[in-house]
Amino acid sequence: LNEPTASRDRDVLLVRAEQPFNAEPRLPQLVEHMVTPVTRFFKRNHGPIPTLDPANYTLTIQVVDGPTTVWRLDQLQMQFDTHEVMAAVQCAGNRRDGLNRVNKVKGVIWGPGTISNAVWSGVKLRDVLVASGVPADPAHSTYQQWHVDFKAYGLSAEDECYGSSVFASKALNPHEDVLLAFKMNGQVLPRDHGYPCRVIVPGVIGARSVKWLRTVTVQPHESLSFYQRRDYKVLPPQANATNLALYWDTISALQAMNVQSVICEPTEDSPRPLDNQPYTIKGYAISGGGCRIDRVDVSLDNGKTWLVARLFRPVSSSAARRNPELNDLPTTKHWAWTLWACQVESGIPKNAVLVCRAWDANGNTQPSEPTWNYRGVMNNSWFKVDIAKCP
Ligand code: MTE
Ligand code: MO
Repeated sequence: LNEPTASRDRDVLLVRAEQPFNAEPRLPQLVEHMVTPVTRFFKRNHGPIPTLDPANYTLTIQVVDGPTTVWRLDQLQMQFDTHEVMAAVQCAGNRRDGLNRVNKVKGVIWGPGTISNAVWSGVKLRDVLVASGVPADPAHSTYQQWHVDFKAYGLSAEDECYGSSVFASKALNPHEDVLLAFKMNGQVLPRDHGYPCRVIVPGVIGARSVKWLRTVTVQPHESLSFYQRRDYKVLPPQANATNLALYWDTISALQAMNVQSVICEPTEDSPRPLDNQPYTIKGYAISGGGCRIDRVDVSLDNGKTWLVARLFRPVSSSAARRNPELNDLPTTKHWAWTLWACQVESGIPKNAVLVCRAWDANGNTQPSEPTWNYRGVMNNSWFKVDIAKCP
């Protein structure tokens, strides 16, 4: 196997595909820490892990109708201010298994563990783009209508290389905290997660946070990559393997995440909680675009009545990590996940069906039932644990 940590991971992660290597942590371990240890962080790959030599690494930045600049790693690290952001990365295919139970979907059949939360450090992509010739005037059309395209080193299964793009308005806004990250949880970025340099685009689906970054192009159109144009779209339910091309041009490439929450403890694979003992139900929640999680409701009776969970909402944006008082302002971005806990003093009844649903600051919540889509993305329907199924 050419994947660096594949063999060690087998004990810690549930391996969903060997080549390319795709693996996710078990739910109870996932929410043991606010900041996911690197060893438990999910791994999502569309190709083999490249081996890049930091001494020879270069990042090329191209501005259409403008200059091209080639940066060495040490230049990127030395010439720009360092910033730290706590941000969750969630794959749009998280909980694909739930849609696959409705009807067969196309993609790696992920459980609910393709989300993890880390402290990323690096430089703001905005600073590097401005130093590479992006017009400094925010009234320039670049800022409203253009896109920032990312291409990776290495091969990928469905295209020449992995690639994606985000809106220039996101990448160029310093408050959006889009980073060129060199470190994860204070350690040099592991090979599996993009060594020596990856993009972190907080608040949007993981697919846009391109690992092993090779080129960044500021251009008037979206990325032409398979992963932008063909994949990571919520196709309508009538789309299938034979007709899906009909929908590629009219359905948007996903950016911001939707509102999501999952119960991580108990699970249907772990021993049934004793019905007369106090028990703490635990899980994670997140929304898109840095929108705050305002509330997580937990039901013991399949959604008839609801309890309110206690929230653990960390300081995550670069501004708030410098000045934590900013974390409570409604303008502040919440890039990290919110962990939650719900203490049930009377114990969990034998035949309980647990449900959770999160509400974000925009008043959005999760649908009670999934709507099937062929690529199996963005499943945020009510997450349920049927206690009767526990061993
Ligand atoms: N970048 C490259 N170069 N190749 C990839 O396959 N996968 C993307 C993104 N960046 C990918 C990539 C997807 S779909 C996700 S969800 C995240 O990386 C996963 O990041 P992780 O493996 O660090 O958890
Ligand atoms: Mo993904």
